[in-house]
Amino acid sequence: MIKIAVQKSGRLYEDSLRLLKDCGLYVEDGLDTLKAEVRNFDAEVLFLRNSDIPKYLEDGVADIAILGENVLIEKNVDVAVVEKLGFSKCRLSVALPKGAEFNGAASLEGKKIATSYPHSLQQYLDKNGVNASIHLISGSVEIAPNIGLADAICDLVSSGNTLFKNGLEEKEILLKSEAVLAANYKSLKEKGELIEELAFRIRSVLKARKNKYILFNIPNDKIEEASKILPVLKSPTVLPLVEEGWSSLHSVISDDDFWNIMSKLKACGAQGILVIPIEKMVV
Ligand code: PRT
Repeated sequence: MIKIAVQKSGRLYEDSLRLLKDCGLYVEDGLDTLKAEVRNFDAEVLFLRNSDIPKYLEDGVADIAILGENVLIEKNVDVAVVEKLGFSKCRLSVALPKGAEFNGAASLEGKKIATSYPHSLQQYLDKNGVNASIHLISGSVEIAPNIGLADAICDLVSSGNTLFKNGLEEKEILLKSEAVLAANYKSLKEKGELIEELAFRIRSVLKARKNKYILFNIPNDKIEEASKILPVLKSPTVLPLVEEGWSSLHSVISDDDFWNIMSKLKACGAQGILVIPIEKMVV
């Protein structure tokens, strides 16, 4: 049996449970419980605080976990990142009051910096040979310069709205983060098969989310041209239409290339283009 740690409540909670569900794991809701059975997979889910998960993972209380990569780096734990999961993307950045001069890390010399990420910030300061005093606060870091608690902050940013509302400007990105699947090294050795089965399912779900299934009608003399436009898995499926001289072409395209491919297909004579989400993709 594997123990999977996920955040109990917060930004990662919903996406983590949705991912497990899309992988076919039926987990009871974790809001009122700390532990839940998975009915159809040899696993148990532990609902924990995101910031506590790195230690539980390193100690083997959990075998694997879904958590923000930034907390793994901050807690400096020795665990394996098995897969990047593509959600909860953010960056850890240094921000200063609007208009304050910043010419790189040296501008922070002698300054007071408020943060909830002292280890990551200290590493950045050390790397740049800067002496600054770190003021550790656990929340609402962005308010610190406004109330005279600090000259600068180091905090997570996603849209940048919180910085903007507090009159701060992002000056330097220390690290980029997203949710990851991480594993305890010993568990990887001893429960590798189960962990690999889950990782395989996760990869299939993530791949499916990044791709779309498309089908469209095309004159037969344009099939070759249209096929070249499609970065397909192997080659597109071609099915004859009842109408003489026409076929239906089926393929899979990446979300990133979607609009680019769409306009090329239209220019090539494609008609009745249908785009369908893919649930799982095993290649
Ligand atoms: O209590 P627990 O330990 O479980 O959770 P947590 O303290 O880690 O807090 P939570 O749920 O807020 O964040 C969980 C994880 O989500 C973080 O560790 C990151 O990996 C990820 N994440 C992604 C973020 C953000 N985006 C984010 N924007 N975590 C926090 N923020 C905060 C940030 O601190 C700042 O206050 O949102 C504000 C900025 O947002 P924008 O959009 O205004 O830039």
